[in-house]
Amino acid sequence: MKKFLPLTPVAGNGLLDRRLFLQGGVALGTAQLVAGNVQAAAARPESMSLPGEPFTPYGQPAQFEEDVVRYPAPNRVLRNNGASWTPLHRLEGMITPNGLHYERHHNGVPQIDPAEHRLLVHGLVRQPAFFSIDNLLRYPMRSQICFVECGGNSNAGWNKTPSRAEAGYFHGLVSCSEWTGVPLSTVLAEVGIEETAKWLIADGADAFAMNISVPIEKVMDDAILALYQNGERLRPENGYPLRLILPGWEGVLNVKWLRALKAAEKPIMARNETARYTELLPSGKARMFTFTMEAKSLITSPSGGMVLKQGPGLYQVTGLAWSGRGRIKQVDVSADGGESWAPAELQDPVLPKAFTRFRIPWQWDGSPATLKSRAVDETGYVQPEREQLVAAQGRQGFYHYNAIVTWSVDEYGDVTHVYDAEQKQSGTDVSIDADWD
Ligand SMILES: Nc1nc2c(c(=O)[nH]1)N[C@H]1C(S)=C(S)[C@@H](COP(=O)(O)O)O[C@H]1N2
Ligand SMILES: [Mo]
Repeated sequence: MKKFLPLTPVAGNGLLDRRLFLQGGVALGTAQLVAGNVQAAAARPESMSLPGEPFTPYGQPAQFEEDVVRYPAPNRVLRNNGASWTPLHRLEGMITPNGLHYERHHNGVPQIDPAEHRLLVHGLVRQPAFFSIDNLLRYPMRSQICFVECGGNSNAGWNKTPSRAEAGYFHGLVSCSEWTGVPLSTVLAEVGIEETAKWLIADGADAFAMNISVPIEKVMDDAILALYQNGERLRPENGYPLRLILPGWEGVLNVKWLRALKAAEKPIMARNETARYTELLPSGKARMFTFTMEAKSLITSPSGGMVLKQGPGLYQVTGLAWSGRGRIKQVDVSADGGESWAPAELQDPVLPKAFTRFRIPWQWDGSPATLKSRAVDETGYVQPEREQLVAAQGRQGFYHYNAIVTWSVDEYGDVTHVYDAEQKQSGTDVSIDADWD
């Protein structure tokens, strides 16, 4: 006889052993029982009476999933400048479908013919060179599953009142894909980079003329000239036909529609590394070059706007954790507002600089509860509480908000975002309180 784990709580307010679901055979009691005639219940559905739809050249999501979409927030003045959020609360697993990858454009999506596109590599190199897309496609490639996260992700967290936006429309300026392309170090070896080159200045071919500086050590370590995203060529909005991928580093450095790389001794001091994407600290000084995205986690279900429809009983708490420094080591979950914590199950594969899916069973007793998740990465970095983050950074910041997210569940099963268990002020319903500029 198989011995089942007892439903004994491992932390306050009903959190159960993370291995409970792994053993199988857990009855959640959500199925509808067959009352009366089993024959009638087994009757053929309508779909079996006629042949189905024909083949299609490119598949689309089911028509019933048409509300699983990105949430667009264009700048009020310049409609081609803005962002759109990934609906993280509607997705499962660790990979973001290409059509739902978040977007951040400073001046729209350029339409680029790959046959015309060139990458110029110049500056402190022995032999400046142009690479066509066809040239690049002939190099040995490498794939890496990693997240890309905007430095401005989750920045509604700096607001005084908690955002009421759904989890993805608040934290979804992050997505995770398998990126495939040519290691940038390969191309640099070909042009012969000079010893004196300490930075690479990357240029985008969009009307914003994005340019930004990347330290050479990162370039040599794991930078990819990406041509493919989840197996297919890049989507136009994510940089077609060529973009830079710097695993674990702030989104803005991952230059899309990449047209030039210039090796230099010093950073170029472009707008997006001086006036923007810098942190104003409580001292009044600004911090530059915050490249690495620190560890973060988020419970995606249950999360803000959801309802625990089944009433009291067994639920699965699940979410995502990621760190720009490497692998996620542990995710702890609390159901009593941080009084007690239990480790969640980390779903394989747990990859460096990638989304890690976590899960833990929870026996909800029907009384108000406060859910939190806390990520720890392999460097030992622990995701901070909001209080700690605000104390360290002040509130005048705009970027790099990675505090623990708190979801409050009331006696009706309604889930809302709060800053702490006691605080129940009315929130704002926007994802962000400042215009993109
Ligand atoms: N050329 C170019 N590259 C760019 C941008 C841009 O506006 N132009 N936006 C940057 C910012 S701020 C982010 S967060 C990421 C967003 O990548 P995505 O739209 O593929 O999610 O691209 C970066 N690369
Ligand atoms: Mo960004």
